[in-house]
Amino acid sequence: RLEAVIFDLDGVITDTAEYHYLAWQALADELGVPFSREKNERLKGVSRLESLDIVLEDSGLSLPEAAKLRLAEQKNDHYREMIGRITPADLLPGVPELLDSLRERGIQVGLASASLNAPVILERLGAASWFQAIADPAGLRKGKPDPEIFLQAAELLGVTPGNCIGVEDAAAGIAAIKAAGMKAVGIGSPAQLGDADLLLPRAAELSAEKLLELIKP
Ligand code: B16
Ligand code: MG
Repeated sequence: RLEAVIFDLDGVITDTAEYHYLAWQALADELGVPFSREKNERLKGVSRLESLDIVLEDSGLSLPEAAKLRLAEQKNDHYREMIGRITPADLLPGVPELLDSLRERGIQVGLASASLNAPVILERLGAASWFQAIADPAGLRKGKPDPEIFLQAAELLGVTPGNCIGVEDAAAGIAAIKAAGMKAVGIGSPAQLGDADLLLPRAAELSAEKLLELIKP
């Protein structure tokens, strides 16, 4: 029986990847380090500090941990300024309808985002009341593809992982969902998300009916 659906944020509920891109670009410009949209693709679903390592990989810079933490904070200052402009219009098409119909059916909803800014973003989107649990990435030992964040969301909801579906736009996220023993829905292209149990090009094509089909009672 389907008890809960656990969503990733960036790329599934809303497209914060563009803001992450602009914020990393601003930091890279300040450091005189090259950065590109191609490189930004590699940062999807990756934690802030791991992202910084990728941004700095061709810079020739080798920095002590304290300096890295300051740079990550500097990027986050740019990012917070940008997410201050988020409104409910930034929910991806079909998402409000999907969350409404899950609520009507009594299916719980959780969030498993690597972003420490996720609670603020859900508030700005006007989406917080749809979610009964938000996993806290700060307390995690390992990021995606480790299942920890999805398991934490299931635990907070009080549900069995085998009765959950995870929804993700990144390959590492699909791997995390499957390792958690959940069914995985991929939003994106088969080239990256071929391991998903159900693959859809856009969140708008997802429905409660399709999700219920994945876990038969
Ligand atoms: P923050 P998700 C991820 O969100 C983003 O995809 C990734 O680009 C970002 O670096 C990460 O959150 C951490 O975000 O700097 O706000 O803590 O896809 O897991 O919802
Ligand atoms: Mg994502």
